[in-house]
Amino acid sequence: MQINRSILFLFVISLFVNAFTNSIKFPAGFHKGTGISVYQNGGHLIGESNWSNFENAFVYANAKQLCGPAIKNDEKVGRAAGFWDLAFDDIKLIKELGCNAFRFSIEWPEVEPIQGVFNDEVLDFYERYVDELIKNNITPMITLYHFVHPLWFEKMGGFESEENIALFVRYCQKVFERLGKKVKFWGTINEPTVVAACGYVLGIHPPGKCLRFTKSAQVLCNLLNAHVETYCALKKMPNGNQAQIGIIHQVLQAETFNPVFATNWLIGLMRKYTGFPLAQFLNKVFAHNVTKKFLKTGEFEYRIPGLTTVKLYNPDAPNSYDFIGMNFYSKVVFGPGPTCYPHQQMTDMDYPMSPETLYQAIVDLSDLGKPIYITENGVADAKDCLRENFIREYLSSVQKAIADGYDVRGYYYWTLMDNFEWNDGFSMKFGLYDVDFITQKRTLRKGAEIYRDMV
Ligand code: GCO
Repeated sequence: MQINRSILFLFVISLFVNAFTNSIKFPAGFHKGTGISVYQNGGHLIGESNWSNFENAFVYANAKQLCGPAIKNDEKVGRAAGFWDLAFDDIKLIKELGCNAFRFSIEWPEVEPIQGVFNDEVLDFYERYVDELIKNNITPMITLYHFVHPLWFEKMGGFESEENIALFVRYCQKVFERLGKKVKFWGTINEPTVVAACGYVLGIHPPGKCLRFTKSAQVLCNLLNAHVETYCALKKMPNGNQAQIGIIHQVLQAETFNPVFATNWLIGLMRKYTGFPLAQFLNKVFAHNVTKKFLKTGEFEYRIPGLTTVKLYNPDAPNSYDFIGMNFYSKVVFGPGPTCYPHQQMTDMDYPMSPETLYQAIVDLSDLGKPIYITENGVADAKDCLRENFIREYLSSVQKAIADGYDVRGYYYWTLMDNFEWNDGFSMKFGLYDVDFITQKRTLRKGAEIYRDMV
């Protein structure tokens, strides 16, 4: 009885301590991280790319206009948040947060600006950067492909062509040859489904093609195979066995507004019917199930009835990842347009805060049987009125998943500082640090302090 009482007492005390100190228990070795992609933070140096080229394009389907500049307000990435000049100073910002892990991309167009000619200065820069992170007790996680490839590769057809995969693998081998002895965690391709859907169906990423379902399916298939081939090639190299190599998959799902939750069920009913095809359509083109099945069984089958069927079997796929990197933001709710339920709050990205779906996404991916790292999760919130709650609630979902026995080994808040949000330009403020793009001053947001306190 006495023991039970003391246990109860300790439990209640720990609840209070947790509530008042924003503390959260992570398992030993857990990656408490944040991340960036170098193009979004620093634009391009010498290497022209699919994205630098796209900045000057005029595309059919911009999110807000039917036909207009590829990027909102016609913005150009320029030097963005000045990564190439300020990267080393910015390590202090990661330290100040108390993070022990940092995810960043290697930019292929800078490493291989001309086909077959590798730039040693850029590789030196990255090597010194990795050394500096490690010196500061920050574990680096490298993304080998974060949406950007050289313009010469784009002109050869990019990932539309299966023969081009070998060129990607060769670039990855070059980078691994240099950094494999120092870096343990590697993500091959960031969000293959987003590359295929945004570039070939929605037309909002390069090459800006719309409703090209078969192309989109082929690109997704080639990206997934490129991942498998890269994994196999790197594993055979010196240090390959010690490396943890994974793919980074965005669990993006959409649902139709459910009128049961509506304050006015009639409006809800109307939304249900007008919104129905959009949610279904997005789930098809963002191909979460297709990707998961490929990773689990090696079978790729992308089918949109009456429009396209692309099939392939790659027996190496189920053994091609040591971990799964999961990017997770929200579950998009569709009425006639993006909407949310009365109990939810909309973020600046036109999708709601939805921490409980992060838990569901962890459960969903856990049947791949591999450790999960949440490689991206964050909120676009220019007014900084959601961030604190976002971080608290999403991290509680992660904690609950861990307590329920799911193998989550890391969490990387997206993103360290404000950056260039692809077709949304500089309008979306995901950063823990606010950036003044004229003076390059960084300021920790009030709503981000909780992350520092928690990690
Ligand atoms: C993506 C990327 C990031 C984005 C982030 C916020 O999903 O597009 O991996 O580069 O900036 O997801 O939208």
